[in-house]
Amino acid sequence: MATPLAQDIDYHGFPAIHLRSPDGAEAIVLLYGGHIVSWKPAGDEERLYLSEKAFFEAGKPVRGGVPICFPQFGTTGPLPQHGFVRTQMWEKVAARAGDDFAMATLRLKDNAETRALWPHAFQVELSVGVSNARLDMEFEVENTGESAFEFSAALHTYVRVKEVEEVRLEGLRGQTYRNLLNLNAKEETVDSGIAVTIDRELSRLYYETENPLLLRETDRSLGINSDNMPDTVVWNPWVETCAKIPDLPANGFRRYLCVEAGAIQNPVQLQAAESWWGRQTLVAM
Ligand code: TA6
Repeated sequence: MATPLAQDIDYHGFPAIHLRSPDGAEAIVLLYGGHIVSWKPAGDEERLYLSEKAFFEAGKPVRGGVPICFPQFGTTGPLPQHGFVRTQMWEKVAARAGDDFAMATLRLKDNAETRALWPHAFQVELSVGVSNARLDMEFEVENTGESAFEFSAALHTYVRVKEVEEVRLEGLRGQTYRNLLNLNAKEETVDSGIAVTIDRELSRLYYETENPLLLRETDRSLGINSDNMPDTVVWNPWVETCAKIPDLPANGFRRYLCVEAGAIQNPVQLQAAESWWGRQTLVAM
């Protein structure tokens, strides 16, 4: 048995929580951005990608792990790319290790900076749980104001892979997607491939995807489930775009595939006092 942990630590200069369940599953979550930067299933290696050139600087998002996109995905609106909660300092609400799990909940409330960008009262929470081969992530949004607002959201998960060219993402056959590499193109394509493979830059928004997705590598797999996050974004920048991203090493694109669970295509409408949640679960195999 491993020593269970739910411990406050410093991670590259940011406050963070180190979780370890008695079976040895571990995760590290930064208060900055409510950002998971590491996940090791019990008895396994790291399964999230974190760039060795990631910035750990206030105001800049961290490259890798699980950035949270809210209240905007990408550049679909007037806000900074993927919204602003990934560059805010969250607070710890709870962290504990139980008999067969360890979990933490982090919270961010609207403040002067967020209201300057987006004039709404809100509270968001991220709950992270590790147990054996699983990572559970739940993102919750509450409208704490007096009028309705609309948002899109995603858990922008960077799945670590050994070699992206050898990966097969199964479960998207027959699903409709929009190509995000050409934001002006509105046309939709039905995926007829048995699996998504990566041998060029790819950025797709699949709608209403089904569970589970299976990310197969030559000697291991990852099951990916989402709940109340109907869309899936699949992104890899490949050689040229990777070279333009300052916080990725030259071959960084080979080490990950983003498989993101989101509510993007149809933004969520939230009335005053209402709340919403979405989940993504990863299961290492
Ligand atoms: O989810 C895919 C995407 O929107 C890509 O287009 C790419 O820009 C990526 O996210 C990363 O965005 P970031 O702002 O973190 O560089």
